[in-house]
Amino acid sequence: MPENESTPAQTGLENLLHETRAFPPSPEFAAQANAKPEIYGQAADGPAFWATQARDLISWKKDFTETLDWSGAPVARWFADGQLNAAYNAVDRHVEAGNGDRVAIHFEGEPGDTRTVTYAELQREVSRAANALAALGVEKGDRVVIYLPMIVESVVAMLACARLGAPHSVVFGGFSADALRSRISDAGAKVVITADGGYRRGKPSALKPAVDDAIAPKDGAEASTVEHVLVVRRTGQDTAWTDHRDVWWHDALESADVQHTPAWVDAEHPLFILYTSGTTGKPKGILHTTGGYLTQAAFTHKNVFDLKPESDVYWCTADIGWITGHSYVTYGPLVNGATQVIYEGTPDSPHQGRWWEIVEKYKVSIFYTAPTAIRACMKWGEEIPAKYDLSSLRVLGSVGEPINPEAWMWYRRVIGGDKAPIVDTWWQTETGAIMISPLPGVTATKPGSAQVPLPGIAATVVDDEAHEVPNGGGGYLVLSEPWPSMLRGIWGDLERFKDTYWSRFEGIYFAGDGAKKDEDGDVWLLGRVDDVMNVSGHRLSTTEIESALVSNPLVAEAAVVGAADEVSGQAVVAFVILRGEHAEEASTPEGSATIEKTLRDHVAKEIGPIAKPKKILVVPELPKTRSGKIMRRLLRDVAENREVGDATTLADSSVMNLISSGLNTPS
Ligand code: 6R9
Repeated sequence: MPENESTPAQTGLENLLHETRAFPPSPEFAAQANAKPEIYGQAADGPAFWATQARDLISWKKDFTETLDWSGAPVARWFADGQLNAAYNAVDRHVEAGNGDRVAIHFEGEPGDTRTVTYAELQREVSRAANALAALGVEKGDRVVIYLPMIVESVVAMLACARLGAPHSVVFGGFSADALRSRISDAGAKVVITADGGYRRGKPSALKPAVDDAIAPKDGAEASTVEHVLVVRRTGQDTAWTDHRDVWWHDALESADVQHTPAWVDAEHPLFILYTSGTTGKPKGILHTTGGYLTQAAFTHKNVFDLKPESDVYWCTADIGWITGHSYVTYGPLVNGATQVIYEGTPDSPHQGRWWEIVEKYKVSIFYTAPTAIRACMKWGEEIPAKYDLSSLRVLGSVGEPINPEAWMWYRRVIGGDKAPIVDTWWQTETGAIMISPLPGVTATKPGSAQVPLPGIAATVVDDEAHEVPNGGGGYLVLSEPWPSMLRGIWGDLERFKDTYWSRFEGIYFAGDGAKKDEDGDVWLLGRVDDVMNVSGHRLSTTEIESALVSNPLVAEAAVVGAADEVSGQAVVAFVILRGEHAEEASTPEGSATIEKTLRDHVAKEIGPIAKPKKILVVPELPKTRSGKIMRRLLRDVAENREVGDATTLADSSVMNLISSGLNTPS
């Protein structure tokens, strides 16, 4: 990896690669585990392994004859002449198998309201919702945007779309109206499903106004493609209404039939588009199709979490607005017939023990969350989880960013009672499902490492010349063989797809993560090597935040970096040069505080509160190379209060002195 691209995560992890602690599975766990050591050998026969999984785990309306067609690489076709329906697999077939009374979802609202939904009830509600969408004109192939809080209806909405063969595009409820507008327009959505609001930190928080804004006529923008807005009543707050366009979810469902025949689609029919940050300002619409995606979501959910659908209670804390919510709240668990918990709110509402209270209440046995949440719980203190009975937990998962060994050890000891195996799962929106992870009954786990590619997955670490590095070496994480749940492209932009993932190395997928192999050959993830930040497990693009800052009239130029942060992993730190006429305003502490607040609010409005810079530093200049590239590495040194590193390649080497000495006092 080039020296100037080393990330903060890397600096922190460098000395941890000599981790010697290992936790082999207990004999009892190994004996009952779904995955046995032989599975790695079985996967050695390539795509045929996936054909077996596809037939074992998924119900096909029409069986497939060809497993993988890679002739159109890098766009793969898996199980292409097979036909199926994702919602049928997630719901109906469990009812048909006599498990209609099994609980699919234990819902826990933030204010404490609860709802239990069985598979039979889910089938009725999804069918009704599918009929309601069809009545609004949604047909196979039409796109539907979903902008909802974490409630039962979110899962129902996704499955109703899948039932019709209408690809959904879920937009995280924390995104702004502008972010929503660009996603709706890129997807060309016909219908938006939203709610009046959701509960967040003890208060109702409105959602519908952002939808109204996002589809309202705007100068310079084409008219919205949206014909109807379907609105779930969650909070009961006052909601502006556009007759003929807006429809209440409960009205539409009440009059809809409880029977609906799923649309059988080809395996390669688009299931969803999910937008994620790339290295440029424009989010990428990652496209996933049906058969391969469902196969790998179900396979990984069953084996990585060791799911026993009859006895486990599973809880993944991710929001459906992210890929983790797609694969490990909606599709993986339901396709496997699991019973799961869905919780609407934040971990500390109304108190810092809320999550553990929920684990105790529902006897959660498999728990999947992000390192940032674990670090927040560590900060709150172990006496909080100690108040609850967590003895039901038997598998713990981590996802979203590298988990520091201290956090891993704390998770194991305090939450897992020193016995539950931890699976650190590496994957991406693009990969669709988990790719690198221990298997809980097989792998001796190591704090801080995602360790080994799953059976059937060809992941490795290569150097600049695409040569696999030896044990002990570092470089880039790549995937050298196609996998069933791989993205099938970027919506409407095949060139960008090829360019982003397939141009760095010939014929292999470039993930954008730095990685190392330790002496045992286990993989350690070191963070992004591009301009993508990871804040609390959420991907944010530096360019996107920079563009948002520069769109404010106060700002002439901006550079954004991710600085190491104890809780969120990385925090957004922005360096801004003010426009001449505003430079004076920043010369007093009050003036610079006002500017900082204005700009933070501006970013929240443009992108969403998660993108708000933690710190904004007003500077007179930015450090640039002769070719004009901002040297973010130097800014990271400033942001992390380190001595500034080698600045010799700067076009003007005095700039760093100017920045360090003149912070907040522009000339
Ligand atoms: C699933 C998800 C993907 C990026 C990925 C990497 C980071 C995810 C990780 C991890 C280290 C893990 N990442 N899991 N890094 N260890 N277990 O998070 O998807 O939002 O697309 O982010 O997240 O940098 O490239 P997505």
